[in-house]
Amino acid sequence: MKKYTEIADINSIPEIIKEAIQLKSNPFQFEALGKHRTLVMLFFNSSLRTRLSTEKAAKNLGMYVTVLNVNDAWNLEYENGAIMNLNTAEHVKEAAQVISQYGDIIAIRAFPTLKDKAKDESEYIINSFIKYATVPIVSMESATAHPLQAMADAMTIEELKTKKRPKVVLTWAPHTKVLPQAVPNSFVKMMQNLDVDFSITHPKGYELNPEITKETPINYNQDEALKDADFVYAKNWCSYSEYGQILSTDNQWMLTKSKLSKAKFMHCLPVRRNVVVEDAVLDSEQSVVIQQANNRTYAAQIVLKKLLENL
Ligand code: SN0
Repeated sequence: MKKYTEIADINSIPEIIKEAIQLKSNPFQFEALGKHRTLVMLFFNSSLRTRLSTEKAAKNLGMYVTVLNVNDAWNLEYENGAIMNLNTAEHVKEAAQVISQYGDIIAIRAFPTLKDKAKDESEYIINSFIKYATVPIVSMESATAHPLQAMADAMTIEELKTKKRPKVVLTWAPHTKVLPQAVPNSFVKMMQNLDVDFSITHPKGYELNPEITKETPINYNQDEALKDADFVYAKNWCSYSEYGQILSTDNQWMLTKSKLSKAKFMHCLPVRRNVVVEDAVLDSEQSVVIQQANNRTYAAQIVLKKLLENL
């Protein structure tokens, strides 16, 4: 693997998920692999799980880790030929090459603006680093994708499924803030590659990018969609067609214990209690969100392992 910024960077998804689960049972078996190698993590946005689990993953492989909150550094310029007489102090061309000398792998978190669709879809931050860095790049959630989360999600389903082809439903849930489509986008792509009965439910107007959802069934009736589900993944996202808009805050879409029925509950966290999902779900045995978060370490670890092996 040369980089991990999208699901498509993986050769064989079922294979890598099995390897990640295997790593989890013996996390220190490759601790010599990362010796004298450094992971640099660049954060443009907040993080709890991603920062701690990715650092843990790197350390399990024997790596050093350096973290930079980029907002504490210089304001970066991305535009080619820009006359930098305003508030950007350093061009990403220099920054990416310089950081590549300090780290053997660079991991980046850069959320979308959710205002300018074309700019967000250009993935200009992560793509500039892919272009100008001389070391592999890992996405820790970009404008349109969160592939490490999706890998942890797939691991969790693989570990917990009780039938060969479980029914998995991604349901939109209400939220008071404008949130990205990155998590659902990557979850959809991951599910399309697994042997699962997968569908999406959301109110009209919340269709994700049709180039991502493709043939995946969409049901606008949540009750119908959730029937007999084995796994229910709840997540809020803002409208894609009316980009960055909140079209509904209808709390009828909040996930409740009765809607969940016998299914396992999944969410990437952080989650707004009693807005996205009610307490009774999160506090029940059916919630697997803590296990999902644990799997973030081994998802990151298998990705770092593949990249280290290719250095
Ligand atoms: C982010 C998102 O993409 O939805 C990160 C998820 C891993 N979530 C949020 O920004 C939630 C913020 C909030 O205020 O609830």
